[in-house]
Amino acid sequence: MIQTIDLRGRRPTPGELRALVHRAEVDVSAAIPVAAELVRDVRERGTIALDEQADRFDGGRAETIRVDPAAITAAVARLPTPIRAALDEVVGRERAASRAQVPSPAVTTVAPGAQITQRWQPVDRVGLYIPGGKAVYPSSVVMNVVPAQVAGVGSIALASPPQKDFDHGIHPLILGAAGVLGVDEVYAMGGAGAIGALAYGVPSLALDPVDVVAGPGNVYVAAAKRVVQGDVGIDAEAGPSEVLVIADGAADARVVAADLISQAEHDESAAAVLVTDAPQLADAVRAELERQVATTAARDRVLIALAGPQSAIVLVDDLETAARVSDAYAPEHLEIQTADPGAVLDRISHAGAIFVGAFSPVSLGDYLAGSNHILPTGGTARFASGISAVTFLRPQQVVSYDAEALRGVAHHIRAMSDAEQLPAHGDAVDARFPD
Ligand code: HSO
Ligand code: ZN
Repeated sequence: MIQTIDLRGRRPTPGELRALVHRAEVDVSAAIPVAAELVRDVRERGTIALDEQADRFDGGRAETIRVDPAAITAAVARLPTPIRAALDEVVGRERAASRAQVPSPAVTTVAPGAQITQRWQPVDRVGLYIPGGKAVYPSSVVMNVVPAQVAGVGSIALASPPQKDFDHGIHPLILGAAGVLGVDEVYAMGGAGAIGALAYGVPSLALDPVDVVAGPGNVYVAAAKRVVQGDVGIDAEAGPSEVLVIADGAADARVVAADLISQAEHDESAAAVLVTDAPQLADAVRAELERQVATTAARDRVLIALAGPQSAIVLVDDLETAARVSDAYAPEHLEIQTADPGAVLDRISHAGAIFVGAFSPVSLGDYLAGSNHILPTGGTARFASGISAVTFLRPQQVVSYDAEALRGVAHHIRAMSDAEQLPAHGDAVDARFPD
């Protein structure tokens, strides 16, 4: 059911490695014209456009787009006890780990009396998107909101599509999670139009424009984020879920197969990849996949995901090559299940998040580890990272020179400003030293 790619006895080039495992085709560029039109419509016609789009894409409009804060409080009260307990636990861990992401200001004295301070400023207001549709992810509310709060963002608006099954309101678990986090500005709106509403504001809803739009969504949401980018900041694009497991003969095939299935469960185009130097483990995992898929709840979806060109078992000669395969792929999630996982970790550079050892499964990270689960997919982990406090911060330099420090470099500034034929630059410095 899952393809095997045998690299044994071969030394693949970096180019070959990058093309090794296909990725699911998600053509964000192709969705841009449609998304741009939906964004424009919301910008021009506000709630009328949002209501029409909800009828078209969500199967009906919300009674009121801005959720009554009393409904959020009520959703918190109705959260099932085990969910409330899990949310409280993850929020605490997420806050602690996110705090470590906020860099401290750094002062560099470049010469006597001459200081450059690097400080990190939060943006004023963010718009966070929580997808609806097939899956309901209250966990994603935590992963979006906590880093923004920890970064010091003062104003947070949350958007999520109206759900047919819940009287065209937001899913109660999503509302409840928002309430637990103290977010009281929530809008029942989805898709590209919602991204436009957050980016440009909707006066009739008293929805003010935000500075950063973040959060996962479908291809139209991703396209809309590209459309509004430039006017606002955005986070990385989140595509179908991916897991790559590096395992050796010491790994437990039952556990490896369970982890592959856990991410394949998200979507038909989710990717599950095993890279191993142990052919007997590959055989055992294949057998375990057959056995476990038969009884898993999302059997049909998992089967399609595992049989797709985006999933594979890759056989390699050694773990060094396994690490090269993984780095070339740059998975959203990397699991290392080997006898000496630290040695493999040292060889890894590109991954959204890394799970070390048999007792750090991806599903721990999805719900409770304290790490973030909104991560770069599609190989973008080569240059992007997941949502973190830094997503909502900007590094800013503060320059502070005293008179002697400036006097000491005045002649250099004069030389440069004359060379660039911008003598007023040099004059501005000289004006401080009339003597
Ligand atoms: N694995 C997903 C996140 C998630 N899993 C939410 C369960 N709920 C990100 O790729
Ligand atoms: Zn997941």
